[in-house]
This record gives sequence, C-alpha cells and structure tokens, in this order.
Amino acid sequence: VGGATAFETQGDFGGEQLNVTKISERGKKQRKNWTLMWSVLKSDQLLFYKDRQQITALKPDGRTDVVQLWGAVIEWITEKSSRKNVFQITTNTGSEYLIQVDNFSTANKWYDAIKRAIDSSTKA
Ligand code: I3S
Repeated sequence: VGGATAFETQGDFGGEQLNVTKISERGKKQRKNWTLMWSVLKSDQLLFYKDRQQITALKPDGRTDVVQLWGAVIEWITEKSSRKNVFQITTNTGSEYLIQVDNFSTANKWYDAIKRAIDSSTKA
C-alpha cells in the first residue's frame, strides 16, 4: 500500500481510503451506497472507519464496520458495478461488500492481502 498515510505494522495493513458499499446484510439486499472508508486489515477482520481519527482510537465507535474474514469469500466482479477494479467479499453470514479503488495496483494489493487473511484465518 503506497502513500503517506499507509502503514503495515504488527500484521495490520492499511490506513488508506477505499470505496465500500454493503450490498447485502445476512442475505438481505441493501441499497447500494458507495462511501469512502478508512480501511484497516487485521489478521481475521477488515475494519472500515468513517473518520481517520478513529483508526488510532482504543475502541471502535458505532460508525466502524467490522467484516469477519473467517470463512469469507473474495472475488473480482464486473457485473455488479460500472466501476473498475471492484471486488466482492461475501462473509460466512451472507453479507456482501463491494470494494473499489481507481488505482489497479492499490486495488490488487488489498485484494491479495485480504485473500491471504481469509485463507490463513479460515485454515486456523
Ligand atoms: O447497481 P446500481 O443501482 O446501478 O448502482 C448505482 C446506484 O447505487 C447509484 O445510486 P442511486 O441508486 O442513488 O442512483 C450510485 O450513484 C452508483 O454509483 C451506482 O452504480 P456503480 O456502477 O457506481 O456501482
């Protein structure tokens, strides 16, 4: 992950903004609403923060979305958005998130890192 705000410490990865929309919650379709979110990848969770300040706060607030990666599936998709570089995470509870960044190499880095986190947390 490039850029002045990025970090990669203690296995955490992130500190930059991704476009995110949750299109399904426990199998129930949601209205698409793309939002730029500060994103942090933990070993088995992906966290989305509205405010950058919250990243370093001790406790996430109510505006933080936590995506559990154990048993999740990640895939590149083209049919659910007209945007480029969109991938989908489907959680083991049936929530679906679309994630998008204009820069392909940034999108690809996030895809790979999330895929690795899914694979290792699902194996564990
Ligand atoms: O899958 P959709 O419904 O074409 O997604 C678009 C809508 O969410 C649209 O908002 P409205 O429902 O208020 O028209 C968004 O502005 C678009 O960005 C969505 O399409 P993309 O292709 O950007 O995911």
